Amino acid sequence: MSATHALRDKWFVSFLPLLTADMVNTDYKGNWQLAAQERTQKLDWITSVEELWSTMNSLPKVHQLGMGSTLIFTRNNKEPPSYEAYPNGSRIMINFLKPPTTDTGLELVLAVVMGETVAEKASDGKPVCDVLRIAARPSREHSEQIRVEVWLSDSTRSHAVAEFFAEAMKEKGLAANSYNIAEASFDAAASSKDKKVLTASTVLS
Ligand code: MGP
Repeated sequence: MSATHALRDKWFVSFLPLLTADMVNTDYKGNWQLAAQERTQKLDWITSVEELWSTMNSLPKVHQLGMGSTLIFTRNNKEPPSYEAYPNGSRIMINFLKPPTTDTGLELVLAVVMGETVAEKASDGKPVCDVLRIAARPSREHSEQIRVEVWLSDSTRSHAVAEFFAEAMKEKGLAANSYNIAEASFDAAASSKDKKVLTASTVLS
C-alpha cells in the first residue's frame, strides 16, 4: 500500500458551466452569486496529493472543457467563490498558451498552491491562495490555451506570489514564450483594463 500525503487543508472541486451576463440578468435578476450557486456542479473533496492527481487524471483535459466553463478548487469551502467574498483580495491570472506548458504549468500551479510552497516562500507561511479557477481560453494562435486564476485573500501578497510563480516556472524550464502572468483586482468593471501584465522577464528583472 502506498503512503498518502495529506494536504494541509482540504480543497473542494466544482465545475461551473458557461454563465454569461445575459443569462444572469434574464434568469437570476442580475444576481451572479445566486446564478453560480444554482449552476455549479459539486464534484468532490481533495484531501491528499494522491487524490489531487487522480482527480486531475479523471477529468477531461482543460482545453476540452466547454467554452466559458470553469473548473474550480476552493480551500476548505464547498461554496462557489465570488469576487464579493474577497473584499481585500486580488487575483493572479496565468495563461498557458500551448502544450506541453498547458499540462506542466497547470500541474506546477496546483502543486505549489495545494502543497503550500507558495505560502512558505511568498507569504510568511500564511496561506493566502484560496481559490484556483481553470478555464479553456482558445485563441486564434493558440487553440489549446488555458487560463489559471489564483485568488488571494490578501492583495498585499499579490506581487510576491506572482514573482514566486514566475520564478518557479522558470526553474521548471517552461519556455518563456509559452505562458504569461498578470496581477488583477476584483473590481469587475476594471478587471479587463486594469491588468498589470507581468511576463517572466519583467517579474524577474
Ligand atoms: P469569467 O467566467 O471569469 O470569465 O466571468 P471572463 O469573461 O474571463 O471574466 P473577467 O471579467 O475576469 O475577464 C464571466 C463574467 O461573469 C464576468 O465578467 C462577470 O461579469 C461575471 N462574474 C464572474 N465571477 C467570478 C463573478 C463574481 O464572483 N461576482 C460577480 N458579481 N460576477 C462575476
